[in-house]
Amino acid sequence: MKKINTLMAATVLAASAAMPAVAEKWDMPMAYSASNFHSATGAEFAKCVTTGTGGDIEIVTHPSGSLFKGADIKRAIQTGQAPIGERLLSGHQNENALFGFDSVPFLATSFDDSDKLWKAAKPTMEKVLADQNLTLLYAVPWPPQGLYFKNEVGSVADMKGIKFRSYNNATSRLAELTGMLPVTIEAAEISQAFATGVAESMVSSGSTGYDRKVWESLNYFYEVDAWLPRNYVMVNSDVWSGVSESSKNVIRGCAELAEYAGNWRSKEYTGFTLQGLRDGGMTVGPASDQMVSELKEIGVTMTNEWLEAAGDEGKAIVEAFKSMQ
Ligand code: PCA
Repeated sequence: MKKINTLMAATVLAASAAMPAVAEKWDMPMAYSASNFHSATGAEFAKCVTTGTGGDIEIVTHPSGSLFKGADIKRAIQTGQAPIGERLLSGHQNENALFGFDSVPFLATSFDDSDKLWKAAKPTMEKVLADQNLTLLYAVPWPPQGLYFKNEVGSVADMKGIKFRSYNNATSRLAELTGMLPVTIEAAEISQAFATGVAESMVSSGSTGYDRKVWESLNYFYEVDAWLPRNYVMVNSDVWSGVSESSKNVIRGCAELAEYAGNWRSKEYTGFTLQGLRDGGMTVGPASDQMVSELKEIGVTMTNEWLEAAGDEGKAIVEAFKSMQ
């Protein structure tokens, strides 16, 4: 009898091992519009995973903050309301200053430097995210950040009292230090904010201005190249540990491809979207020497404030980055 039981158990085990994995559908919230290059990269990543796992894991993207608003995406994934998603990394600077490493003004102002800064920061970011039940899959920078205004601006004094749309702590602080009035608004909602006068300026990439057709309300874009913030894709760590080794390999491969393609797109979109702003009727060009030097002074203040807030780990990121120069 005992022998028969053992035999039966072995047969059941063998049968279950041969059974295909149950197909899973992963909803992937994203904060930016479907036409944005990060969203396009995410959609290709999703397709790559769905195809590569033979449909065992089907990823369905939800751009424009349609499933969860940008500010709620990380929490939704941490708590398992969604298994995977994309968010602006520096959007979490209010939780931990370390998340703001890529929004320190004038620390890394080119794609090459942004890449080095990411290499310097990635192990720390992976650790901070892992402590929050999140596994990092890939990250892609936005194009360099410049300043948008309704009217011509030649100096920091000209900015006083202007209503400024911010997207993280660093951008709010920049507004305070330039005498502007910050109001935090998700990219998905800025067209309306500018049209109704809730905001009349912002710091962002040409890409976001182009996506949101801001020429309908704003007239000037100054190429300041202040920093290149990053979006990242995260997966809930409990979900991740339940994924088979072969599907993990597929997902890692797709993530690497997405990071490469996203970087390439970001670079291509820099010139393309600035031209798009011009075609929309905006004046696009470098900021005046006076404005640049005044912003750099503010950058020194913000760098010191960030180093103070981010402690030893923050300092180590900056030192590792500088040693790559
Ligand atoms: N676009 C995003 C973040 C940085 C950028 O270029 C935004 O404006 O919200």
